[in-house]
Formats: sequence, structure tokens, C-alpha cells
Amino acid sequence: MIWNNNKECMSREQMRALQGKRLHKLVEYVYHNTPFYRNKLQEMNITPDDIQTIDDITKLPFTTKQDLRDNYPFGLQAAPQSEIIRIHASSGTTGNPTIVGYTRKDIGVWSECMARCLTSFGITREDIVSVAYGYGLFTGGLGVHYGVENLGAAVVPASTGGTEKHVRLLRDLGITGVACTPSYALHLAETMEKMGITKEQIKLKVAAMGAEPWTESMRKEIEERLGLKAYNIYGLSEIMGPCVSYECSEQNGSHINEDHFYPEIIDPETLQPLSYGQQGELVFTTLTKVGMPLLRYRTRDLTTLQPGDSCSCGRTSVKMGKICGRSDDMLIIRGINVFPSQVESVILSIPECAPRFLLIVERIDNMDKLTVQVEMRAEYFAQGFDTFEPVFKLEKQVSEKLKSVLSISAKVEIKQPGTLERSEGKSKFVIDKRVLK
Ligand code: DLL
Repeated sequence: MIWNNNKECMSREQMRALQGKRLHKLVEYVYHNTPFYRNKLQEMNITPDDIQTIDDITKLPFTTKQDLRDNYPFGLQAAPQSEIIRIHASSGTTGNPTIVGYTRKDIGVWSECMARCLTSFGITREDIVSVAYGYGLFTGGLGVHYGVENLGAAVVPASTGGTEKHVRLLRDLGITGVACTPSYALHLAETMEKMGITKEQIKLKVAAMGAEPWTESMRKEIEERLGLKAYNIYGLSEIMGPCVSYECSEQNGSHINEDHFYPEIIDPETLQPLSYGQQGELVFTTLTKVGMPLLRYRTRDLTTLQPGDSCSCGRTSVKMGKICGRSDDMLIIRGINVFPSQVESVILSIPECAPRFLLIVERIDNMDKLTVQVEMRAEYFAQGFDTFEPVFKLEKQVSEKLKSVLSISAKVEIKQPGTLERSEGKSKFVIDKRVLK
């Protein structure tokens, strides 16, 4: 089933013409409403009239997370504050998060694109869908929520945590669709098994899974243990949230809502565009966004693009492959983005801590666990900090501060001075023990 035949099944010529028209309008809009872009375009001697077709996109500058950080919080917002009706935030590379404001029109586009995704997964008005992405500043919960409502299915805003309660709701309400991270889906399966509830006792038929990388063998396991079909959904806050791309019945690549989000793949080193099939960094331009439109935003996600117009589902939009890595050091832990630099900024702000730390990420019972080992400064250690009480207090202080900056809990281990491994070259800050099979 297809939600919007007109847009999802457009001929390639029509799509490219629409994208060109929208790009011209977008450049005109940011030129007049975002000083950041006006300055950049003027520096490059580009006026909106230079952008007439979608191929002209390569003339435009890139935008990076650093640009968002430098213009924190609202510097890249194009719409006046009175037009903004929702604000989300995602992890910045240090203390400040990345702020994204949406106008009513943006929320409408988001809900439209989400309805396209859910329809592609086979969800209809007859379904009951529980959303087990976090509700709050993270775009997962509310993003999917509005899409389910727009489609006309019933939404159960379960959010994360409370897994046993969620399992009972699945069984008692006859919930047919669930939206969550793939690792949470496995955790759900495990909890169900512990509670003695079998997949025959629940009615789940579809899972909408994203926010973190996952593999074919995880898909198989989730489908098997929960008795459903699991589909990929991809997105990022800076561009919109969940809804940027979605799998179809082929479960092989995700169609991009490219009438709204124009994709490119570039070489992350040379920044030159790459062609279909070549792996590189994914870049998006928000063709219709009003609140905080972005030109050529570098996602740092590594993948490939493929033509989608011969897909058996009937959609014609370009498909992206699985995310197979990042061109920066961002980690995704329990669906939350974490930069080692955020941890560093917390540690540097606590005088007792030496600027030496190690992040250890593990997956235990399908749940990600983060341990942060930090060295205490020698002078504090010498001042009687070698006893249990002050160390425990310091661990608590670091852990509370980390929680407030990262939005996830971490186990903190304070180490004696000089005990974390030193390396000759670049220090190794992260040990990621998770193996995605
Ligand atoms: O994770 C939005 C989202 C919510 C997508 C729910 C899907 C479902 P951010 O917190 O800004 O937004 O994180 C965006 O997460 O750049 C990818 O690295 C990663 N990511 C998102 N979806 C997928 C996916 C949301 N399906 C970052 N597969 C992105 C792999 C994903 N990685």
C-alpha cells in the first residue's frame, strides 16, 4: 500500500523538476531569512538566481554540526519565533545540544512523511501502534506519534522503560505495530519470554525500527522472536526526525522522501559527489522546511544511494542502503547519540578529575551499557581521596553530570592516577565491545 501515490511514485523527470523548483525557492528563502546562509552565499558569489535546477545544488555550501554549534541556539532558524510551534534537541558534540525548531507546516510535512513510512510497513487505520521511542526532546517518540495519528491508526504512547507494562499492553490491547529501536525490540522479546508470554499470545505484525544501526541477522531474530515483519526507518533531528527514509515490502534499501529531503553522497575527505553504489557520506538538503532549513547538511552517516524506480513496490524514489558507519566518532547508545567530546567536557569541568578517560560500551541482554573510567588527579588522590567515601562521592558527581549532559546513565569508575593506559599516538577514548551480528 502507498500513502501518497502522486509523490511516492512520480516519474523521475517530474521529481527532478519539482526538486529544482523547490531548491530555487529554498535558496531564495534562506538568502533572505538566514544571515548565516546569506553571508556564506555572498562569500561564494552565489545569488538565488544561480540555482535553477537540482543539478545546481553542487554550487551550494555544505552545513555541518559545527555550524549549528557555532550558531547555538537559534542562529540557523529562518522562520520568526512566532511561527515556531515545536522545538526538539539532539546531542551536540559538547555541552550544548543541537536545537531544531519546527513550524506548523514542518510538523505537517513530518506527519505526512511518517504516514508514508507506516503505510509502506503495512499499517492501516485498523491498527494499534505502540511507540516505544523516547518521548521528549528526542524526535523518535513525538515524530512517530504524529504520523500514526495522521494515518488514522490508534497510537499508544508507551515511550521507553516500563518494559513489563508494555508487554502486558501488547497482549491485552492486541497491539499490532510497535515502533522502537532494534535493541529495544530484542529486549521486549526477552522480557516477554521471562514473563512466560509467547508470541502467539500477542498480535504484533509490524515493527518500525531505527535510530541506531542494525543488521540482517538482528532483523531475522526480531522477526522470529516477536512473530512480525521488521522494517527500517531512518532519520535525524537536524533534517526532521524519523521519516527521512523507509523500507518497503522488499526490505532491501530505504526509499527517501526526496520531494522533501534531497540526498547526495560525497567523499568525506574531498567533499566531491559520488555516484550510485559508491559508499560515502550522506548529505541532505531540506527542500521544503520552513523552521530551520538546511543546505547540504553533512549527516556523517556512511552509506550508498541506489536508484529506486525499478522497485517492485511501485515507488520510484531513490533508495539508501544500511548505515554502515560514521565519518566522525559519534556513538549511539540505547538509541541516544553520544560524542566522546561531550564526556570530555564533563570531565574537564570537575577539578578532581584528570583529563584522562575511557568509554566502554557493551551490549548485555540486548541493552547497551556505558561505563566511563576516569582518572583522579594525583594532587587530590594524595589529599586523602584514596578512601572509599570521597571516591564514591566523586563517582556520583561525575555520573550525575554525565546523565544531565548525555541523557543516559553511565556507570562511573574512578581510577587511581596513572592507571589508564597511555598510548604513544592518539589516545584511545572508546572501547566498543558491541558486535552487531
Ligand atoms: O535517531 C531519529 C529517529 C528516531 C530515526 C526514531 C528513526 C527512528 P537523532 O537522534 O538525531 O535522530 O539521530 C540521528 O541516528 O544520523 C544515524 O546515525 C542514526 N540513525 C537513525 N536512524 C537509523 C537507522 C533519530 N535506521 C542519527 N539505522 C543518524 C542506522 C540510524 N542508524
